[in-house]
Amino acid sequence: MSRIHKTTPAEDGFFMPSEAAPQDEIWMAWPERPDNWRNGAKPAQAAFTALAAAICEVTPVSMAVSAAQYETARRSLPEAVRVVEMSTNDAWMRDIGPTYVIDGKGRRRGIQWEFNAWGGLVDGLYFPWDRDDQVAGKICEIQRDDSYRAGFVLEGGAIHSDGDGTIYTNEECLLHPSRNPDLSRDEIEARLKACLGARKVIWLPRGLHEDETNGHIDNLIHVARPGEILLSWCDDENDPQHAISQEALAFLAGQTDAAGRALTVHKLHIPGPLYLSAAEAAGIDPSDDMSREAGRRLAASYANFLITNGRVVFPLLDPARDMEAREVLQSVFPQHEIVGVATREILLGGGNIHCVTQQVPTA
Ligand code: KQY
Repeated sequence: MSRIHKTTPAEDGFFMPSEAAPQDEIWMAWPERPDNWRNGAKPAQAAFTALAAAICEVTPVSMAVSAAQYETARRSLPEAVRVVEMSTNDAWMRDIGPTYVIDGKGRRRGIQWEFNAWGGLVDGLYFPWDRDDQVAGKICEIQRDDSYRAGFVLEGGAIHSDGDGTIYTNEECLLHPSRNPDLSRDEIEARLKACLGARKVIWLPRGLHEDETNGHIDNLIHVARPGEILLSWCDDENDPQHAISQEALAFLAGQTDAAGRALTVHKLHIPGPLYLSAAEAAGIDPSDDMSREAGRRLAASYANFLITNGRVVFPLLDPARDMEAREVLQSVFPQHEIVGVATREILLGGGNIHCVTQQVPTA
């Protein structure tokens, strides 16, 4: 059995590596619930399959699947994908999987955050969430990795690491009363540093417009490398995203990272704006807590991509903007292969490629 340590990762010399560091595995979970994925989740399953296929060419993929969907998933997914029966409440592996830390000397451990479906009984997106909350521990067991229990609520999509001592997050999400109402900002920051082996936490103000996770950072920015950030951008002054992006740019311009670097910001224009169509809305079962009415603005962003072993896998969302996004990504990652995957069906569920993947870094 893998061991749960009572110390903190920082005390033990562990830190969260950059997403660009070598990876042994990408974990995903198979979409199924009909109140989030339209038409019995069939279109979403096709998108997850295409995504897994794009990733498994460079990094092994494991897919957590319910017993009921095991046969379907096994038949749909490429043979190279490992299909593992595991109960979940939905399919957001970034948020329910372990966040991994390494010590740079050949050891790797997972962090099990507490998960409350992005807001628990205050403004969470579904109930129950108990199966999701168990996923990080189960993955650490399967990977035979030791772990830590963080003891506070956090989702993997609420943090980015530059691998060099800096964590990026935002106030809208981590200070939201639905996460850790008894912890102050300073206490949360101290816990982030202790869990992620970081020296500095950069708190942006807000997340992407209409993001139902209370504004996860992984939908607004991505960290290309220490000191270099990709920021979701919007030129249209009449779009609410414009003010959010301007605010973030001005904020980042005044920051230095843990190593004292000024930050270079690359603008990545958002797709659309994109909206949920009437036909799409009609295919989604009613939910008490997730708003899926026709005409709703989708929280669409190209920053929600995955860096995996020399490849950047990014969402194709809008023919008018996809090529521009690819060019920006190629200029920021000149040594990486840029691969697009059509992910509107993942976007309809409230997130994108980064949200549905979680990396296991090489120890
Ligand atoms: O942004 C993420 N990391 C997850 C999105 C969850 C949406 C739930 N409907």
